[in-house]
Amino acid sequence: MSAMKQLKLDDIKTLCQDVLTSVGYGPEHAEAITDMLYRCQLDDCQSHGLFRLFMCAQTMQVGQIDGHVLPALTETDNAIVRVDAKGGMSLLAFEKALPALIEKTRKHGMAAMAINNCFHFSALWPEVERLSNAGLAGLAMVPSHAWVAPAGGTRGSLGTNPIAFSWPRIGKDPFTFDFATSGFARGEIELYRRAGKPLPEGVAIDKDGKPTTDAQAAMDGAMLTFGSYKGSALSIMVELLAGPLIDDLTSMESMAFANGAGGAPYHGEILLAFDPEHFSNGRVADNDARAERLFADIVDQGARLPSQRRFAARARNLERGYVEVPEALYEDLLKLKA
Ligand code: NDP
Ligand code: PYC
Repeated sequence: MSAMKQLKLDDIKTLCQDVLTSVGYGPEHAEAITDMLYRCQLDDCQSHGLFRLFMCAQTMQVGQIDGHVLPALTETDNAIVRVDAKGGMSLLAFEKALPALIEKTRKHGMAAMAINNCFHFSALWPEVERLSNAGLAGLAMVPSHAWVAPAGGTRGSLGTNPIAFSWPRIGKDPFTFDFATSGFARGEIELYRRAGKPLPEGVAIDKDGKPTTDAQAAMDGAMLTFGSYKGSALSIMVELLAGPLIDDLTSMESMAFANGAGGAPYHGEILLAFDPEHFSNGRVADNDARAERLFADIVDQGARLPSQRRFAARARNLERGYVEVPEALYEDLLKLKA
């Protein structure tokens, strides 16, 4: 068990701001990235919390990202919100386009946001939860890099391709899930490699196509999707909806764009939002109660809802005023500051 450091909540933000500005992100990007990393670390999401500062720094070092560019929103008269990140990180583009997505969803019943030309490193649940906090159901998807073999295949064609969904619950935390369509997220494999721990069986193959539990061999070979051909098909769906549909790159194209350089993948993102007021035939409260009966039946049998761990971690960390991060990780993060 590695030694843990207690980091005060305000110090998470200061650390992020200091690292991000010292490596070259402008104030607007640093703020949007800090907000995402803070939310993830507060909820003990280790693979996409402070750990991702390394990817943010590396993305800047590689030299393809613009740390200062401001995203541009395109005015449309339909239910699609288009925002061009113009080669910056995705998060500021999301912030800029979110009010329009909420407004269009309330007007039309459903709407979509397409983010184009962005570098992307982050978890998706904070974004779909922003929608459910506004009373909407939300769905988000992104490709990444072609690290993942399709079911039956031997080499990476697909990204780790997360899908996140959030459902608003009246007077309660939303029902949210967010996971990669690969058995493990790439960030999780990197954490196993850092810790020198073997992966579980069934997560990856080596470069010769043989099953491996070695994290480095997995990174040199290919990861596998969850659920065999089912996860593989969902992953292909993510490629299509968040790639060619919105005129942006697939994971294979994103990997070719990077041309071996590290850092965050470059591609697009799609978010869909649904307004229960439009779909529920005037029975929002009744239908909310029916959804609650489903949740109750799940929890009553001893199962847990996705995000319950996260909400419990958030409540605990807010109450005690600090998070715990591995001491070694913290020391390495300090080195990122100039
Ligand atoms: P996990 O496999 O850890 O699964 C996470 C989801 O499943 C959470 O909603 C979690 O809830 C829920 N969950 C976990 N265990 C249970 C259980 N026993 N019962 C019910 N629900 C459960 O996630 P991944 O490692 O696949 O992904 C981690 C993050 O990586 C995601 O946020 C994803 O967006 C991000 N990612 C980002 C990519 C990108 O390109 N930007 C690419 C790939 C991943 P809880 O949190 O409460 O445990
Ligand atoms: O964990 O798979 C991942 C990932 C890819 C890009 C950002 N996170």
